[in-house]
Parts: sequence; structure tokens; C-alpha cells
Amino acid sequence: MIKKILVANRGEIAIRVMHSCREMGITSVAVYSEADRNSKHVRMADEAYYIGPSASAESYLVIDNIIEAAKKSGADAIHPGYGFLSENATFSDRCKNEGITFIGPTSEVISIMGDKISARKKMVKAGVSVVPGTKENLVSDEDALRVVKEVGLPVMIKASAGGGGKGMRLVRTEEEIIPGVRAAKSEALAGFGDDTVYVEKFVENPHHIEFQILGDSHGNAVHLFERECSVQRRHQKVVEETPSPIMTPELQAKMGEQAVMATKAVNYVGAGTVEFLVDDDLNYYFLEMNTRLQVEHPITEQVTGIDLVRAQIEVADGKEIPFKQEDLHQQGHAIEARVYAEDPYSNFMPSPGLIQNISEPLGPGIRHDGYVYSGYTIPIHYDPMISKLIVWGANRDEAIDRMKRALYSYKLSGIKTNISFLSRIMESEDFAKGGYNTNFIAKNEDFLMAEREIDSEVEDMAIAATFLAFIDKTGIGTNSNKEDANCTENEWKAFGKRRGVMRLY
Ligand code: MV4
Repeated sequence: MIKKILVANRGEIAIRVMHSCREMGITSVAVYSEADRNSKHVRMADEAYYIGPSASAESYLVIDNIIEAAKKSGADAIHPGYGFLSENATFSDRCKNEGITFIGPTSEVISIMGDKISARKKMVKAGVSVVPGTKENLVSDEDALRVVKEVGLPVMIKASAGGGGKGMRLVRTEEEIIPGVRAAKSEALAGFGDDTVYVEKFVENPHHIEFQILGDSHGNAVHLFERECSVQRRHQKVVEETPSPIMTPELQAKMGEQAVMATKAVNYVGAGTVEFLVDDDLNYYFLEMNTRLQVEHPITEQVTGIDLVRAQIEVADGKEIPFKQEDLHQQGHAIEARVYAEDPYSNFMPSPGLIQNISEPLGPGIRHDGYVYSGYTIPIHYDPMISKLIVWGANRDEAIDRMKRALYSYKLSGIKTNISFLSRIMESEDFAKGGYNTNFIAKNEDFLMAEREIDSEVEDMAIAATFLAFIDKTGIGTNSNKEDANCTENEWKAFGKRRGVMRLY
């Protein structure tokens, strides 16, 4: 029986995992790097172990250090969260050899799915619809020309060791084939130390729709419906929702069945995600399988009522999935918006630093999975995601309205965030209509980039409040500091913006 879990991660996901541990009466163990001494996941855990310098490569990615902490603490299981070592076959294997339960699939399954050619082969054999293309590695230029002709232009050249958009090349014309394959190969070699590439038919304007799956060690597998993840920027998801606005009962039944087939084909034990591309005619194609808990898992939890981390722990502990497919239903609608410490108006440059004040949204249907607090300094070393704002509504319109309210009341000062950009997504017509695809952000760039107009009355009040705060803080404009008495309104505004006072509305 699992009694003590080491969480080999940081930030919001470490905290999320610990919430389930606490509810299950399981002792939690945190690990932390130098930069994370004051992080919330360390305070929240029952125990914490230092694992090295701030750089992930010297701490969260060092298998020996994590195993050493697990041994010292007497943890009987390790939850890897997402990112870091979560899809590392060597780590899964090492845990097993050390007698520690890895909360995730076996190293064999991670390896199969990590190699995109082998994943495609496995899925074809299991009867899953994959993107038309080849199974083989392209070695020579002749290979490339022949195979691309077979598949038919346009095509995507992809790195077998890649995934998530890394090492991809779009080829539209015959002249581009050889340079495209060569470029993809050298990119793959530089990025992954492996120049194996394959060809897929290019799916125009696809929707990215993924299915949550769960498998146990007794041969059971279920899906927990889909997540629409087409709102992405540079292969980084920004907003996800479930159900997908383009889903139909028929399509859901077919894709869900395929996701379960994929799960059973590899005897998958744990929570995972089967990604599909879906075109405008609702043709769907297996893309890849993620063998971890995903960032966006909460929207599935909100509409199914299932605690996915609890389920992961139970199946890792050898138990059967405690529900059947026919017991699962989607109730209402959930949306997640990822809040990043970045400046959308300066090319989304990361903006780590001191959070002067955070006041997060509350109220019915709102879930906030975060880890930062007022006075916390976001380290430069890790992902700039601050939190995930998840809303639930009885239907899609209610969920969108709720997300707007949540975003408008989210106050975060000291650093730049993408909160106003997220608000614009919620306000956009294309999002409201719901038929958007992976081109959504590019297509709506002008609208999304226009900063929210601030209601002028509220702005006046904010300026007045800011002015008072400015005087209070600096003494400028008072008798004690006559010299600066003529400071301008813009200065107050700038001061207010830095303090987050302009976000009062
Ligand atoms: C594709 C594709 C079109 N056709 N494959 C990007 C991320 C990686 N997981 C696969 N990706 C794509 N693969 C074929 N055969 C278009 C994309 C793609 C994309 C996919 C999902 C979400 C956003 C995307 C943005 C650009 C391209």
C-alpha cells in the first residue's frame, strides 16, 4: 500500500498532487532546488529534501538526487508531475529497480510512445486511425522523393524523437522536399541527438483534440472524454476547454473508442492522453500519446467529477479503476486559461520577478491551481506559468462569462502577465462561436493584441486612488516635497500600473 509519496516536481503541479495525497491520508515529500527554498510546495509537504542548484539540469532532472531523497524519506512511490522526468523511461525503470512505485507507465510504454515512428506502428496495428504517412525512416534523398510522392503533397516531415512541435518541417512543393528533409534531419540531430524523420500528410487547419485515458493493471481502460486544445501559440497551449465545441455524440463515441484501443494496445497503466488532429470534415487522426498527467487535466476533473491524481495513485498501487465507462458523463462545461508571467505586448517575453500583490478570483465555479503568493519572487530558471484559472459553467456560455469575471477580478502586480490577453480571447467572436482551429491566435492577432479598453469612469477613480497612494508612498506633491509638486498624471498612471492599481475594474 502506498503510504508516502515523493513529488518529483515543483510549482502548481507539486501542490496539486499533494492535495490528493492529503485527502488520501498519504504523507507527501517535496524536493526542492536552491531557487525553490521559499516555494509553496516545500511548505505544503510533510517533509522536504534539497536536491541541488537552481538549474533543473542540476536538480529536478537528476535521477540520482531524486532517488536519494526518496530513500532518505522512506517514500514508497514517486509522482513525477508533468515535464521534468515525467516521460523519462530511464527514470521509470530506475524507480522500479529501487523498489519504488513510479506513478506512471512502465519504461517500455514510455519508450514506445516517445519514439513517434514506433508509436505510429503500434497504433496502426491496434486499428487506430493515424495520419496517412510512412512508417519508415527517410535515409537517402531518393527515399525522401519516393515516399513524399506516395503520401502526396503537402506533407509534414517530423522527427521521430520529437513531439510537441519540435523538429517539424512543412513541405508544400516538390522543390522543397530534399531541402525540407535535410533541414528536419539536422534540426532533429541537434535537438534530440537522433536524425530519424518520417513523413505525414499535412492536415490543413486542424483542431487539436485530445482524449484523457486511464488504464489499470487488471486490463481495464476507460476514457474521460476530450479536451479542445486548439488555442495555442508556438505549440504552447493557452486556453483549453471541454467538451470541444465541435464534438458530436457520434464523433465522441468513435474517438473515445480509438483512445481506449490505444490504451489497451500497450497495456497502459496510469493516466495518459491520446492526441488527435481533427479536420473540418471531422476526420480524426492519432498524432501522439502523452504518458503523463497533463497541465490541462483539471477541466476533465471539473466535468467528470473524477480526481485524476487519486486515480493515478490508485492504479499505480495495483487497484482496479473504481468506475466503468458507462458510469462516466460530462456535466456542464469547463475552461482553463493559463496565466503566464510574460508580456504579450513585447513578443511574450518572460517576466519573472517579485510579485508585489496577488489577489486571485474566487466564487462559484472557479478553481485556481497556482503556487505564487504576495512577496514571492518567480525564479528565472523554470516555466513562466504562474497559475491555471479553471472555470466550470452549466453550459459553454456560462463558462465563458465566468472566465471573463474571473480574469477581470484577477489582480496581480509587480510583474507582467498575459491576463489581459486571456480576457481578449474570451471576448473574441471567434472564440464565442466555437468553431476555431489551431490558427485561432494568428487569425485573431489584431483583436487579441489590442489592450483592453478601460472604462473611463473607473479609470478616473483608479487614477485618484493611485494619486493618493503615490503621495503616501513618496511624499511627492505634499508640502514636504514641493519640488516635485508638478508631477504629471502620466507618472501617477505609470506608478499605478506598476502597482496593479489599474486593474481595479
Ligand atoms: C501536424 C499538423 C498538420 N499535419 N501534423 C504541432 C504539434 C505537434 N504535436 C504536431 N503538430 C502538428 N502536426 C500533420 N500531419 C499540424 C500541427 C500543428 C499543430 C497541432 C496541434 C496544435 C497546434 C498546432 C499548430 C501548428 C501545427
